[in-house]
Amino acid sequence: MRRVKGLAALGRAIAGEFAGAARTSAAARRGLLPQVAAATFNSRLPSFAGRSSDGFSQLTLIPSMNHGFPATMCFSSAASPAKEPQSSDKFLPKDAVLYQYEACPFCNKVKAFLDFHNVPYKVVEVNPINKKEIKWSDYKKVPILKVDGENMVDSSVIIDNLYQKINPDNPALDSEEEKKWRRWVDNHLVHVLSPNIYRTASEALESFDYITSHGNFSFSERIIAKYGGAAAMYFVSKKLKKRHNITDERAAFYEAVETWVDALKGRQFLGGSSPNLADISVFGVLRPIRHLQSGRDMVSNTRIGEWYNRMEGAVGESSRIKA
Ligand SMILES: N[C@@H](CCC(=O)N[C@@H](CS)C(=O)NCC(=O)O)C(=O)O
Repeated sequence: MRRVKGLAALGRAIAGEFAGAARTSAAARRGLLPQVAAATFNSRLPSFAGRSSDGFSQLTLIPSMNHGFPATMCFSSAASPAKEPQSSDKFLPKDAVLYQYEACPFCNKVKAFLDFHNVPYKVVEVNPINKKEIKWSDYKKVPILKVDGENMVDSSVIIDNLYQKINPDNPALDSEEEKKWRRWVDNHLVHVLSPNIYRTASEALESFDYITSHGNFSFSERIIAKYGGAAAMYFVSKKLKKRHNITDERAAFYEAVETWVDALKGRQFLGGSSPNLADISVFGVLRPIRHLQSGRDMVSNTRIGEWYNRMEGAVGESSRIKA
């Protein structure tokens, strides 16, 4: 156990190192950028924070195993190259800044929403160890979105707020069905993803290989980080399986994905002919892992491919702009 904790500390360092390198990496330009970040749980949201759908909080690579989601599990695809600002039809903030971990599924939900609505945003990559980029904030998780001076926290609250800004004449939010599946993403889907990313030694290595080749490491740091981080997360993923009563992580993953496809009931999207907030949430958390082994397996072994491709088309290119 002591050895695992040592590796965890190493992983924590890794997380901090690579977090800042994401924006400029070649991987980001190619459209795939898995990253690691780290989180522990158990802390409460400050009252400032607004509602939280899950109670996750605080960084560490080895999470306390009571509840929550380790950001270490976060993998991200920085979807596409930065593009010129494009206006959303009804909402064009002068300045939107997303404080994030590139790999965080909650951050990726928000990005999928912004991309879908062509809302231009800048990204500030937060160092998960010292979080110096969000020192100014009482809320210590990501995502935090600053829109023209207004701070928004918690991915679902952010999306609700943005939705209202984009649809000022139709503030009625999601249908019961949409709400149900948005909750399912936060309460179930993200927890199934985590043990899959580090399921086997080779998958853990695949993940960390990618992370470390695009982070800001010296040669020796990279080697240590790659093997140490992969080993640590391999062990953590086994604990997460137990915590969430998962016996076969791939089977659980496929089952979740099939459950989602069933929910579509033959519709193009849950929202019908265009994606609703549940479609965007599911897509947002899946996008980071799509090109890892687990994502490739997902497409080969479930019926999600057609919906996923439709979503890629609908969400389109990233509306992220250079900071
Ligand atoms: N309910 C929040 C959860 C956010 C969350 O747990 N974010 C993780 C990163 S994936 C985090 O910031 N953890 C705290 C930390 O890293 O210290 C949301 O939906 O935004």
